[in-house]
Amino acid sequence: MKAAVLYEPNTPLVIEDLHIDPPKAGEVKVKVAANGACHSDLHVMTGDMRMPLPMVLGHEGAGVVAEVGAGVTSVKEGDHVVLSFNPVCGICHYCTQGKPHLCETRPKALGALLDGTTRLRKNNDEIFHFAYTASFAEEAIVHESCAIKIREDVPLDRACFVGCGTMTGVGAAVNTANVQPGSSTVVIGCGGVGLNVIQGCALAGARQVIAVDLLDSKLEFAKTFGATHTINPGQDDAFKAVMELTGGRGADYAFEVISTAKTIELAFKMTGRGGVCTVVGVSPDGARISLNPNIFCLMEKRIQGSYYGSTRPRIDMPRLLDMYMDKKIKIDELVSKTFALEQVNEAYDLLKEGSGVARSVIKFF
Ligand code: COD
Ligand code: ZN
Ligand code: ZN
Repeated sequence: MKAAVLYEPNTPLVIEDLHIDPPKAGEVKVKVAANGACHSDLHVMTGDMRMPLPMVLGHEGAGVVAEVGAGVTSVKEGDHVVLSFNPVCGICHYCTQGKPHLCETRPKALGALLDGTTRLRKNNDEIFHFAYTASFAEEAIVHESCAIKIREDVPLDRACFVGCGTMTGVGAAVNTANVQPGSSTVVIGCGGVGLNVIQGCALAGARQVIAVDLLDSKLEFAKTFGATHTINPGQDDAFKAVMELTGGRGADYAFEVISTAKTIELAFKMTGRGGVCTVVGVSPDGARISLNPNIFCLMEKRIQGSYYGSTRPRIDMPRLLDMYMDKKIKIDELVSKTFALEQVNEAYDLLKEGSGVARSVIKFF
């Protein structure tokens, strides 16, 4: 089957035929229908996020179950699934607490599936799986907990976004930060994930949703997703503008959706008394932030992370797709362009230029 492989950071992905093993016990083989081009794959391509190579990238996928391994009960051949990049064991400390996105099985298997081995080979050489999904490929083997059964009337080239951008963004606002109706919010970074944080804030009933991005084109899209105000920090002092818009208080909820130390510090500065700053991005290795520690006590401000929108995949993903079908959340509006697998590098050129809306989709069938 054909897949997009990264051999070295800062080189194009290579489209080539790979051998894929059958699913082992507890695993599912998925015929990938579509996969979004998310910025996290780009972090691996540039070397900002270090991964074992060669690796098949892609982690925002949806498709149809082609084969199930022994013991799989939650899906069967022919089922439509969204791929979750977060395997869940169901019995660890965090799964038991209802926080499966923090499941302890995850860190043991970087670049491999849960048993520590891979299912992908070129000749006899091992190829690693990005994010337990490796879905820039015609077929993917995933752990059963990563194959989330969905309704069949959702187009798979839209459902795929729930596998990352929509879940990560809407979940950061609704699950992690638990934005309250009537509150003020600011979102720094209006890309594929940031626009979804914006629509999550709007959905939660925030009175103000202030979008911050260096590109005016992104700020225009932000309005479509529910931003009430926009600020371009290339033209205006973003901190001053947020303070003015919030009556000198700062925002009740601030979100950083870019992943640089400077924008995390800015998001915390924009957070008001008693407010909470949520960091959605993963910064390059070695990055450090500098904060005034007295602010924690004196202003009772908080800073927290959000991983995968604190998702409980089997609850949240089908629900987001119900909301999409009921026109309560936007997915179509995220998509700039559709590419074939052979054009995956073009999709990433578009993301780097920032000239698209937010996401391109790679369509397999
Ligand atoms: N000030 C304001 N806006 C800026 C600045 C700046 N200094 N720098 C860049 N921007 C804007 C860009 O114009 C762009 O609109 C936006 O920031 C970034 O958007 P995208 O589309 O390039 O990136 P996303 O939305 O696909 O991804 C953002 C993440 C923060 C999620 C990503 O970079 C990341 O850190 N991923 C790892 C975190 C993770 O694991 N997430 C779950 C899987 S993705
Ligand atoms: Zn992603
Ligand atoms: Zn677990």
